[in-house]
Amino acid sequence: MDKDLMVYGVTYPYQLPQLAYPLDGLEPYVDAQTIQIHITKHHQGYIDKLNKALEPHPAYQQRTLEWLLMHLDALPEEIRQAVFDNGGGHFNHLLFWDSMNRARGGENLPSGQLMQAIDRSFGSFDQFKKRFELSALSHVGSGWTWLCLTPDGKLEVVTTLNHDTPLRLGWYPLLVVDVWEHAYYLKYQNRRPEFIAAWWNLVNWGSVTARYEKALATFAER
Ligand code: MN3
Repeated sequence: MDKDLMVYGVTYPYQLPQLAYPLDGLEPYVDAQTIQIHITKHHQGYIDKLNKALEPHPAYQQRTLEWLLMHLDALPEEIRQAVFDNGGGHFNHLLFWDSMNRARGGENLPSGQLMQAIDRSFGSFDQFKKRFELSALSHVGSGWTWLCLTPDGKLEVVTTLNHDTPLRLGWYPLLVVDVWEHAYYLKYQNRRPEFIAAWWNLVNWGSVTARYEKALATFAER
């Protein structure tokens, strides 16, 4: 890997992000109670455990979260699993909150350069959506479904297990949905397809486009 992929570039001590919407801002697609528990219990829990694991390791406190996740093999063995689980947990949730926007009415679609890239890579937006849903719905267990830009300029969909990230593939993550049951179980119970169908209404294509531009620039600099 000749260059680290920076999406947030955050370092120790890690903390919750400021959300662009209130806890009930994703209603009716995702309920306020789910968001509140998800942030204050699940996400905060990963942050606390990540900070605790790095506390006795000042050398790694200066490293960005992306660096840690891209160099797991270089980490001391006693913190490797904790960084994989909780660092991944923190990074993935940062992107998940950023991938959504306050619910609005009307059609929710990407535009401009990003839409053209989706058409080029998947044939059409509908084909992309089908591919993304198939990946999210056929995944067994906990995980995350991503849209990424690869170093050769192609958009790809991938689902990772537990808290794994596509950073390790050298892919720049643009959009992600959390398919752990805690992301939807209170409202949707076992009905993951209904959750995903509702979630499309929340996708913040503006933030995805901003990351896409950053990803293009990152790969162009190599
Ligand atoms: Mn989660």
